[in-house]
Amino acid sequence: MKEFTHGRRGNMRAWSLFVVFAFAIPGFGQSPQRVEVPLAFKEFRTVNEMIILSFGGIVSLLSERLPKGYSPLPGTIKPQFFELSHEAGTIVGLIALSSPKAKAYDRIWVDWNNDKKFTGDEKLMGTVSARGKEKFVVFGPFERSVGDVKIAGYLIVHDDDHIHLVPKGYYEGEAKLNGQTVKVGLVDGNINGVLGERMVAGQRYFESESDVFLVDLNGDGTFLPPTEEALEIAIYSGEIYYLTNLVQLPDRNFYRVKVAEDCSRLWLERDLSPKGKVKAACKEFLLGLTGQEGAILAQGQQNELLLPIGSYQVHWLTFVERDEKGKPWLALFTFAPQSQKFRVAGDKTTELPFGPPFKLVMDVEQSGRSFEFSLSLEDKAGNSVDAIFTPDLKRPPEPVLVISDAKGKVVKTEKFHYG
Ligand SMILES: [Ca+2]
Ligand SMILES: [Ca+2]
Ligand SMILES: [Ca+2]
Repeated sequence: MKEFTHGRRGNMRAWSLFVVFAFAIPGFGQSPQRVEVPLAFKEFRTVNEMIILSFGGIVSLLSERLPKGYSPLPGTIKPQFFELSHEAGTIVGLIALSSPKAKAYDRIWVDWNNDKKFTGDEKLMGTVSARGKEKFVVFGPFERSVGDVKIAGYLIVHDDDHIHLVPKGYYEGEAKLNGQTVKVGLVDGNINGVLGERMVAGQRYFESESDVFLVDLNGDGTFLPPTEEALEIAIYSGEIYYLTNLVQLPDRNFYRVKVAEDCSRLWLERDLSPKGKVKAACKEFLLGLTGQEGAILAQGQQNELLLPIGSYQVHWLTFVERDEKGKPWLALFTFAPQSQKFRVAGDKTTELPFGPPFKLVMDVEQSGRSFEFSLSLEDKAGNSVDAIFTPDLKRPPEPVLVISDAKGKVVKTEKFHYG
């Protein structure tokens, strides 16, 4: 970066600038308003890291239908095709079984040179890896070019259903915020060699062409959730999300992220726009919002949160209640496609219209001699709670329905099932 390669003369100028600034801002370049974070590249070590930290990367469904302009590749067993939309062009490929007895799609051909033919030098062999009932076949790491863009990464077939293109690793660094060290990271999620691309306003909420921002909000030293179950709901930890215009760090402040062209460092610039107070019926909560600055994730503590003034739409939120051991229980609400709205003003506190107390609502439907019982959980405003997770991020035990007669004798016990 030009601004950091001053010559002798430049240094003199910078020094005189420092003297002037020293009265206004403590430190130089490293003020509370602007924090510099050196970055180091780390290669992904596990399939979980590859898929979760890159937020899926670029994804294509698999299809038996031959892409336009291509002819079948003789000798391939049960071929399926994919078309990954990369900004340098569509990446077309085919997967197949290595033998009729193979348990997974373990061969891949990618038409890297875009000549509408699959050739021997475009073939890769995969390694099968399982996570519970899920199956992943990992191809790579490879280094190839798409147009002018160099791609170093992996292709991962998931459950014979879809394929991910993910980069080879991610960038990580430590931000010093008022004496607190916070681990942050970035992933070139759209795999175009440019780091720090933000989610553009107007993009669909759960679909983005941007890069991924990582922040260790809970300070446990990792961005990944602690259990396999939790991987499913990784987004609700707030630690892995597309890079938005404003990101919130554990000091509760919002920052803009700028990244050096050579990916050697990033800068966090504190957002100083006026804020207003939001109050919730729950001590800890996380909101997935869109506001004037586009998508934003915001975490509240001690029942409150300071947000830039303006109007917001809520797409999802989680409430956290701690049990007597201090372990967090999670309640998840999603408001799709109909999002909820609220306004944040500078002069008054906004009360969020969600949250505890929760109540169980049971519906009974009778048809002939049979009854159907259904149970749902609603919050104080009648919003339905989508899911509750235990501190291990598992579902709580299924509730039991006990039917007793007038004398109190149990006639029947039946478990409710999720779904
Ligand atoms: Ca080719
Ligand atoms: Ca990028
Ligand atoms: Ca963490």
